[in-house]
Amino acid sequence: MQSMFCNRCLRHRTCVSQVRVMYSSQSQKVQLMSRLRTQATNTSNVRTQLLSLRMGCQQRRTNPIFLRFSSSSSSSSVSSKVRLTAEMYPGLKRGPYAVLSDADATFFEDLLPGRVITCPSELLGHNTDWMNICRGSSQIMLKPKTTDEVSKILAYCNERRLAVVPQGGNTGLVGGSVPVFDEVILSTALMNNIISLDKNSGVLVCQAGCILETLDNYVAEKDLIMPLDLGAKGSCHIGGNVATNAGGIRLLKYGSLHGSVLGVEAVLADGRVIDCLSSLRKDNTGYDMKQLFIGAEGTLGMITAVSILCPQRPKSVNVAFLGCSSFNQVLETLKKTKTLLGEVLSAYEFLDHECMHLVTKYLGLTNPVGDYPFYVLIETSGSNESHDQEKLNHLLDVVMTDGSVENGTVAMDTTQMQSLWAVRERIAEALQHDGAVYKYDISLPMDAYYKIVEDMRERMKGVAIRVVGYGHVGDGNLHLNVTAPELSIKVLDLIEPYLFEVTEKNRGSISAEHGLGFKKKNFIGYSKKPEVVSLMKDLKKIFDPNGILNPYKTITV
Ligand code: FAD
Ligand code: 2HG
Ligand code: ZN
Repeated sequence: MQSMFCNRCLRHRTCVSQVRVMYSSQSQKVQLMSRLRTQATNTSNVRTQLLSLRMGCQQRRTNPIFLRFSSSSSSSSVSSKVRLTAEMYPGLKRGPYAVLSDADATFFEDLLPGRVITCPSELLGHNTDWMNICRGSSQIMLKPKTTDEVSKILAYCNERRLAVVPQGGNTGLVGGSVPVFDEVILSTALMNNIISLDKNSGVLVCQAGCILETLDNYVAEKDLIMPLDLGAKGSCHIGGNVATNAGGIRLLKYGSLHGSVLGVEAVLADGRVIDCLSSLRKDNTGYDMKQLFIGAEGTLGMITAVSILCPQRPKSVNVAFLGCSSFNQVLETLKKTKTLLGEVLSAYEFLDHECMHLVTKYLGLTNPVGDYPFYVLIETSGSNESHDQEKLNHLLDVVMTDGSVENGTVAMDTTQMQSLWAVRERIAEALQHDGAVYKYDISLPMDAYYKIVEDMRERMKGVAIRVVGYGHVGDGNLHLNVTAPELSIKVLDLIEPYLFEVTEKNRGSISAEHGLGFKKKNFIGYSKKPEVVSLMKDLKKIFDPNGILNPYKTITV
């Protein structure tokens, strides 16, 4: 069971102690059940490993997220049932790009001997996205090891007008990481060297293909922590994280990658290497060019290396899971949590009862607090165990007493922490079992935040299986997902553009963290003014005049 999901707490190397607190709304009593000091286990024996299996024509990398999340979704038979994107969208026209020739394949094979993948069964997983919705028909995947190789590949593709899709761990949720037609897949899978870690400043420099969880385990050895954490950590690459400006569950404490990424090395479409791989926190020498690559989703350049500031790893971590009877209670508790936990607050996540239904039904997880309309997960990360616990206990005492929370539990050991986090982190996986998933990831002000879920539930009655709401409520980021018996235009038309219109009316964002990719790119106007979109197009033309980098994604030039 442990290896089925991330061992969140086992990454906290220093021992942590927790207090289990059981609450009863009737008695309004807080009972401290037990106090347990848990020595964190050595991380190395539980790290998620990339598995290399001999399959078909050559060695194949099996994506661990599939292994962890869905035993069936990685199999070729499932992927090959996914309709080709080009067939799903018959109106979509292939751009004026060259078609891969034997001479191209020979050039690549000479440049990357043994690292050019043309085997159809091996390509299938890389042509298909994590959600099993988008599928391209690339004939080739290239696996460079160095920036110089990336530079030569792109210079060649640019000259030949071959379209390219950059790919990291292929965990993106908006169809950005897979080809739409026959683009060359440029993978960072073998660009996985750690270049340096300065234990004084906490600056880590590494190649773009390092897996996030591997990096976190690595920096843990020096009592540091990666400033971002997300459910796909066992598969996603740091380059992909930076390219999508991934948010995740620690953004509340450590901020966005626009702040913690100090440097980026990227290769432009024509092969020029842009070295902004600074490790400086302060550098005001003109425009901050690295910021353009953060969140550009591979449309401006291929990120080859990253320099990132890692905070000190917290010595004490606590996780509480609470039940609330209204969304208003969730917000009331959030306000009190910010006030009373202050600097030790590291996550404030919520899920509704439909999400709880999904993870218990499909994944067999246990509901830790009983049935409530809403649930909140609070994490503290600090340096002083008794101080942190005291703060958390005080908060829980307050919210239980004033009725903001109905029931709750606090993890008393690392296994319980994992179980509580699994309920939140595995919702995306559980959704995949419920039917065809329509995934939305929006930012909204708090007064509109959950209303939109109720509104959509009403709107989708009789059409959807369910509408669920969950997410990083502490950051104003809602994950609204609709499941339906199948992918259909009828369902899509009921959701879009209605949901985007409501989001725009509330001055929200139609993509809070997953990006625009292929699925949302036509709706950019709901979140960006025409002048801004026009400037983005100008930039794209400067960086990639022939439009070979990730065409059909993010922005249409
Ligand atoms: P990919 O999926 O391979 O690529 C994503 C995009 O980046 C594509 O457009 C691709 O072309 C581009 N790209 C990849 N590598 C490079 C590169 N080196 N240079 C230039 N462009 C590149 N996201 C969040 O923000 N917060 C979350 O909490 C979160 N949780 C998730 C949980 C699950 C279970 C899953 C499946 C996904 C989740 N995501 C989340 C989505 C998130 O975008 C990805 O997990 C991650 O950031 C993408 O990294 P990747 O290496 O898989 O990139
Ligand atoms: C998360 O926060 C991810 O779990 C996935 O961003 C969100 O599945 C989703 O909608
Ligand atoms: Zn998220």
